[in-house]
Amino acid sequence: MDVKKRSGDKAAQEMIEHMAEKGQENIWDRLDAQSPQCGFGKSGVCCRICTMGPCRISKKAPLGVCGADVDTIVARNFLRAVAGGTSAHSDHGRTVAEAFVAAAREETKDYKMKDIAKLHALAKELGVETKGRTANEIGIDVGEIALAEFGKSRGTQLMTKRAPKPRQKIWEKQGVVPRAIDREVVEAIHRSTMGVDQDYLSLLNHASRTALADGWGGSMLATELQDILFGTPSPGVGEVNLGVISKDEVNIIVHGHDPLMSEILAEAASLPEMVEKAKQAGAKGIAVSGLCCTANELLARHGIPIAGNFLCQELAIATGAVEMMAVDVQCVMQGLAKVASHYHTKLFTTAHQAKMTDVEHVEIDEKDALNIAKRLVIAAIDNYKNRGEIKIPDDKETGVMGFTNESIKYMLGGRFRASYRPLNDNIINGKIRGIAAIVGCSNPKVPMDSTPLAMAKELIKRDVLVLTTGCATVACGKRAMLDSNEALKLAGSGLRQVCETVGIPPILACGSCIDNSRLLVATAEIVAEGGLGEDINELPLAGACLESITEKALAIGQYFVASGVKVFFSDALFPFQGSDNVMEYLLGGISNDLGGQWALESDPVKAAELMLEHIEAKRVALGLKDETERKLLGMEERREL
Ligand code: BF8
Ligand code: SF4
Repeated sequence: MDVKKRSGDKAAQEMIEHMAEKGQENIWDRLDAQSPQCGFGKSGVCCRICTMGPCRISKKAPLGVCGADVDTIVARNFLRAVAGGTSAHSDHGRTVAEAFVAAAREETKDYKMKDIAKLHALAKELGVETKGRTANEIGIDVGEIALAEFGKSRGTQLMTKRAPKPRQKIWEKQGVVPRAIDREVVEAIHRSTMGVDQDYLSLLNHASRTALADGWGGSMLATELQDILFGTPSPGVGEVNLGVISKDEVNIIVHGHDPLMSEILAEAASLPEMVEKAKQAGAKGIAVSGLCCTANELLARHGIPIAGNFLCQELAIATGAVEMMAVDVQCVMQGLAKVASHYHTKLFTTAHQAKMTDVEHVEIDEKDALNIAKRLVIAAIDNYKNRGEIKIPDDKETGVMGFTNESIKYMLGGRFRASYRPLNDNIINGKIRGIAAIVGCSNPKVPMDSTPLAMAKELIKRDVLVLTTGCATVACGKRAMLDSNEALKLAGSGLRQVCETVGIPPILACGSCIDNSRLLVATAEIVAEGGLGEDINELPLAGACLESITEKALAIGQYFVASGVKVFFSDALFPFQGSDNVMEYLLGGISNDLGGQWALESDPVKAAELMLEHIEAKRVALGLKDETERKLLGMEERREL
């Protein structure tokens, strides 16, 4: 085993070696056991949606039993993946909407709306009367409208109205304005079942519609309602990496995606009676930390530390110091149960959609959430005495996280004139070349965290402002790239100058994967601010996710593409390359229809270069000319590079 191939991060390396010494299996071992993986699956040419199959397309057998050709099969697989991702984000959003309504109706004491200003803003946008009404009265109406977005029988997604007008026109022309979220997902599954939609372009067009129902629907609603319910994040400092696990406190780790669980557990763990109980059990207190996207949410709102991203989940338990891990939905490895069985760690599933064999299920029912959370915290405290030998890496870094549209505009323009104007101006004058979104996962096929880090460094060096979400954010955090001072050392002089003037870091950590919807809103607002074209596809902007794992990443990629953005994925992790026609459309033809497109590149530095090339081409198309000052600095900088 070459541990460096598994991770470049010291803390992870230490834990991977520790697990190997103990003979405990983890995700990398299972990947080895699965290798070599099936070539048909890797290229997307196998179909098993009916019992005349499974069919695998090859030169010898170019058609499935039903006559489906490779284009149809690959396009169906792509559409189903996008539908899977859309379902995940949107079912999360619906759960939040239900809790939101319950809070507004006062059916639960445990959740209360926190950001009333944002409630009013959303109410106004949705046409809900606010005058002379209480927050809860407004909240009921807003929540019910949001809830209806998932299954309404008529009309299209309300949030799509946030997109620039020309974008909305393009969607209308292309027939992809999303209707009810459930409907788009159901139609995606229907279209892609045996004997229905058998035109790859038609299938791919529906993938756009489905994905837009995610980005401008389910994910955006989830973000809005979470902000109102739990508070809109504001930038704050937090710690990241396995070293946040405490040596002498009761460690509770929350893992998954839905803040309904993590928020209430964090609240329960902070109650003085719980801390006292932990002390009586011989611990110094209770340390809550997070994994994956729910960790991004908790740090952004409360400064609660992040133990790691996707690939760290088993490693965290292997420290032997985790008294309890509570998981909800998405990106939770079934392998956790086995690792936990080697230690004293109590694992609980908490969401009604997600159980694990032989793992205790304690559902966080919103009506009695705090009491249930307290029971879980007590289980953790009671388990402290069972702790055996521990091994916690020292490594952790601090970083600033929790950027939102609201906070970026505030930092750029101040409280009374919060706006994107200074950003637009500095893009126009060339100090900032453009914007890159680096999002998504950490995949065991790639050394952990290597791609977002390399891309982010390369891009800020070349004066591109980077926005990150999801596991890519945590990757940057682990290597101090969310620490303003450290990151600014690497930033190009133009970007550095702007960041220093307005007081923002060059890499803005914008939250979890559903928070990619914040990036959509940002693009719309940057367009509205003026000077950078009329539509999102005109912006000097590119997106990337080179370590994609989940169907969610594909849904996100597709909604960015359908919103007009060029999105880079790794060619090694894009399992649809078995159809030349599908790839030709996704990598090119789609831009004629929607203005955005996919691009494949597995090398992060090359990907960064290609992103920059795209950004520069957009600048040229906008007729942006660099100011003299910028030109001089650019020369020096290039020599330095
Ligand atoms: O939704 S980045 S591995 S944790 S899928 Fe999963 Fe990917 Fe991480 Fe969050 Ni997003
Ligand atoms: Fe084979 Fe067609 Fe059935 Fe797919 S739908 S498994 S290609 S027969």
